[in-house]
Amino acid sequence: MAEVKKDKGPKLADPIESTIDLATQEMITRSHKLGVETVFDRALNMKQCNIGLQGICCKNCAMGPCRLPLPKGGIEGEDTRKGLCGATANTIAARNFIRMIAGGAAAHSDHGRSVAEVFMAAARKESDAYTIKDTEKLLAVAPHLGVAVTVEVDGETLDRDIDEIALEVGEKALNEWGKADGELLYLKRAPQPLYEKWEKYGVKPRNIDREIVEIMHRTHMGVDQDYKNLIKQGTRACLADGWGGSMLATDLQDILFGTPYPLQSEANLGVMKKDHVNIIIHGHEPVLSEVIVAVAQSQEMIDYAKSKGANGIQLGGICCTANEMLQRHGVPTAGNYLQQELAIITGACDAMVVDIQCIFQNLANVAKCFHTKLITTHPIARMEQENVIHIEFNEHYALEDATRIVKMAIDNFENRDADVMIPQHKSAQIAGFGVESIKYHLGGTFRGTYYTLNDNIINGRIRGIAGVVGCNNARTKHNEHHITIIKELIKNDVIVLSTGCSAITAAMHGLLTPEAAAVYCGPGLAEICETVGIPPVLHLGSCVDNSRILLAATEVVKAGGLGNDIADLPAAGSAPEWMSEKAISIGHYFVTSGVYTVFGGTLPTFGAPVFQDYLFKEMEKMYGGMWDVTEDPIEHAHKMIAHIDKKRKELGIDK
Ligand code: CUV
Repeated sequence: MAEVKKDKGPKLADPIESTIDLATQEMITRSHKLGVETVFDRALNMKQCNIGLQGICCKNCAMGPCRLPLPKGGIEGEDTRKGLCGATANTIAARNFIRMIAGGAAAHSDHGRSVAEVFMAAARKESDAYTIKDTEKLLAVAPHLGVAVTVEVDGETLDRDIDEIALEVGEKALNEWGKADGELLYLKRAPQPLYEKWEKYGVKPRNIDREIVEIMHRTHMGVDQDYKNLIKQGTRACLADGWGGSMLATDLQDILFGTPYPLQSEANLGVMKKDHVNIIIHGHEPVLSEVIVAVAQSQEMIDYAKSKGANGIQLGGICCTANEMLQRHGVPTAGNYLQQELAIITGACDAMVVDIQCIFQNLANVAKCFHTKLITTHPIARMEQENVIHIEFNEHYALEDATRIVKMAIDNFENRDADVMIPQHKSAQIAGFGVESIKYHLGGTFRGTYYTLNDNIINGRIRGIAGVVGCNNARTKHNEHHITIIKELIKNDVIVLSTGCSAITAAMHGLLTPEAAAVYCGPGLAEICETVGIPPVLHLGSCVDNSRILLAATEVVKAGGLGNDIADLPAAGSAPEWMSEKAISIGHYFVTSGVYTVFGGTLPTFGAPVFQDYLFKEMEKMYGGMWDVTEDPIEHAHKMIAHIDKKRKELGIDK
């Protein structure tokens, strides 16, 4: 990225080279004026380690780190590179790769576990703040966990008591993390041929925690030294994420807080209001944000804010907490991953409340320059800086904790400096999609009427389905690849399902509106979007909600006409600006669920060509899906479209 010319000191990021978003450009300029450093500047001054980037630095023991750079001009003949113990580049890259899967699967699954624990508290009626809200979803989920929804009494079939079902669902769900035998119950939700592939290759997860622990064991010095066997364990663990921890998180959150249905909201920093108390919630777990939303909307708190001179309370979200609050309550999205520091730099953020994952430690340094209270809330996610306030959130005292946090923000309103600058950029968005609502909007089923997804894929109005998900990365121009790829896909009649920061990005740039169809879509997709009134990009929620994409794909398969397995669908996955370990876990569970998946930027496999080939080519023979990577966003979209066309041809619907 280009820099702003300056005489001495660290380089400063050029706003226009750093992002395609106007609000972000304005805030980067302001950060320089105020002398506050952000991630955009740090990305210029911190050089990346090329060997680590390629996945071939082994630091799993103290004889190393052993670095195995690729010789200039590539490898001719035998690859003789090895670490002190003899570990090859393939072993090292595979170990590093599956450790990333372990990190990602652990993050999603531990989040799921927290939700399951809160679910149990609600089922046991131990909490004022949480109840079983969506009983319809409870009844839909129960059979997948082996929980009966009816009982036989004297030869008569009766509905079972809801509280009883909830308790048993909670117990069965929690058991998935550590049960002693069997396999994950949700695996059976997949199309039968996919389940059989997992069985054939011996990758069915036994329980969620075990697969993650086993990665740490196998990658310890001197254990598993066969890249194929290593990635096999990576597959087990990522499936335990996608079809386990993440899917349970989504289901239990829906039952506790409500299944999302389409609603209208706004996105970008412009959602903050100068005359309101602004509370920004950032992180991932809706367990906290749900209660904050309820408290902040209470008349008592609104009156309290007014008594302090504000006109009300404005909530805004960042990262996946934003998606959770948006999907269920229409709370506007303040920004995506790379905008977290910028929300504080407006000078109008009275409190930033964070829970887990994707939170910059530098928020504390930025907050120090403003009046913003930075509040950590989770016992496993604290910050060392002294200005950070820790209010530990506990499901049994959730209302008290949330009230304390909201009050603290209100009390801080009067400490604001006069120098406030909220960028006046925001876009309207329709969000809140899920398997249930996609089906509803497209004719109540996936097949059989003029509007349904399957029929329109078969007749070619919709060319295929793309899942475009994942983070921002300060090594890529902010938002540019997400938007370029999504626009290219919808221009070619590919409908996009999106989650995470990618969905936030699409919202910021106006792609989550039905009106976007006429402007950006090819004629077939435009016709469908206009007829049924949906955006060409459907926001399916947070990163754990990628499980919704797995289930949507499964429903499409089961509806018929497009093959027997996810791998048969004209579909592809994408993470244009990925950065987190979670993205690697998601990418790998997409691949091993049969989806061709393209990542933007780089992958930590470049330094081990044999291992990389295994991921990029051999995987397809086993699961029908495979990895790919490219730096060019247009090529990225066309790789996906080419795969979609290949699948259409195989299905005989390419006319
Ligand atoms: Ni969980 S993981 S930056 S917030 S999508 Fe956003 Fe999504 Fe990546 Fe993090």
